[in-house]
Amino acid sequence: MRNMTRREFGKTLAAAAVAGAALPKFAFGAPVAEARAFPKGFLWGCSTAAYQVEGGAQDDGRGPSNWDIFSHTPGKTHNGDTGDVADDSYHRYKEDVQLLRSLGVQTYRMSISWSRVFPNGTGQMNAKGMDYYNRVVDELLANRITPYITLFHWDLPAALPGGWQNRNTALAFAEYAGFVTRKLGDRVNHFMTTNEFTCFTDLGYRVGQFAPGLQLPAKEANQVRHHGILAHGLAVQAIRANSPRGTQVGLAENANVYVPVIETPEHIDAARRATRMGNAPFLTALMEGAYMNEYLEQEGANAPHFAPGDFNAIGSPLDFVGLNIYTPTYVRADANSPMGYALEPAPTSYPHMASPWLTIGPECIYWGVRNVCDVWKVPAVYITENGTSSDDVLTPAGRVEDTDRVMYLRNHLTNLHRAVAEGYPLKGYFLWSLLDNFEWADGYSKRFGLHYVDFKTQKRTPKLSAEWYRTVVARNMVE
Ligand code: PNW
Repeated sequence: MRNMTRREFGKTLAAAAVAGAALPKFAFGAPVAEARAFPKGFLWGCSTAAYQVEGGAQDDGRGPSNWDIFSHTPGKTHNGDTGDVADDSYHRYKEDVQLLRSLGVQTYRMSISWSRVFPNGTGQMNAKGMDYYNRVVDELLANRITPYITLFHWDLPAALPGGWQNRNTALAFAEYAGFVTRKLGDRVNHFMTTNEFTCFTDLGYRVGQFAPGLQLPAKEANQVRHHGILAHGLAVQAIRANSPRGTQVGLAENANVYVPVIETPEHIDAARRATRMGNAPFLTALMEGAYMNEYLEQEGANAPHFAPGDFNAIGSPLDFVGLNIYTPTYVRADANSPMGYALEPAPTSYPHMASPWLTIGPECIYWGVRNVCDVWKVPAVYITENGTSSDDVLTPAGRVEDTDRVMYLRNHLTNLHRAVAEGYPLKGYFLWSLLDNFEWADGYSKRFGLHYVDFKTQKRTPKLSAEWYRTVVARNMVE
């Protein structure tokens, strides 16, 4: 037989299919029943954060946060966008709970605005602010959706002097965390302390891209990092001291995810080394109850100062680790480097989603789980965020055909299933995000939601990806 072009070959196949001709009974492509089923009891959910969705910035006695100040400073956010109104979830939370319900998810990860509860960060409590969260939690439970609460997702009370530069902020955080667990602990069983150390420390105080927009020298910026992890540790202790037995405590961390360039033992080993060193200021310090010597040596005179006893708190055992996973970093073994590995720079042609930082590498969600479990033997892992921005367009017919988001999610969940199949202790997955919202310095220019939000009318429209996710949740399986 002469060689056929690919096009001709396709035509032949199509003709055979129409005629029902000579294809084997179990043809290629026939589904293998439940090949990608997740375990019974696996939890599906969505994530949001207070400042990104609530709005109601001045309602009922809420105090200003660093993000109110930052977003109202000219030139800091895209188009001067602020979270003053955002998705107006402060008033529309019942509608948002119905969105969750129609997706069929079992869980919802949300955060609490510290300055809604303590307008000055410490001292006088604002009962009306706390009451909002009581109502949201009750509404979720009435709809059989389990709340997972993040205590700090970047909106720091502006009244706290020096922000995260001040060690006292870590103490204030623990007080606030203890207070909230006393109020919600009868109904909420899962708390996360902080979200993404690197974003609220380095991006805020070293790079200046996030609130408060500072560009401090290394020594001071490293001290900010230390106050961040100290806040986490003290809060773990405060939550445990103020909640009923059985309350699960963890955090949500965007640890750098190292993917071996080729899946061979030497590169896999390189990925593990990179996981420790590349997360040394944050997750490694929590998991090991100490800074790695290599980190302290690397920072030299700029290394953070810490008090004796800090690491008793920082190294507090956790019930789970939450991982926010979006992108990979490729790594290879390198016998010539002191740590035994080298990072692969991305070629300029490397593809990304609508946000330029969101490079595509769906195997990162597998390696993120695997590296953390292999290196530190954690008891339980959740994916606390995963998702993508997309240039969504609402058609006149009222549809959003976000096939690129579906592509991104399908590939990530397929890779996540591999981690489950290999027995890693993965308990659940929270998709970022339930609805389009205030995307920090990108304002409203980047959409991450399963629901399209018209920010003029606040109308929510489910996208194709919402329909797709509903199917995944209903089948407990990724196709
Ligand atoms: C996370 N980066 O932030 C946050 O937890 C969310 O609040 C946010 O909306 C979401 O991811 C999407 O951005 C990140 O530049 C922001 O690598 C930036 C980066 C990573 C995570």
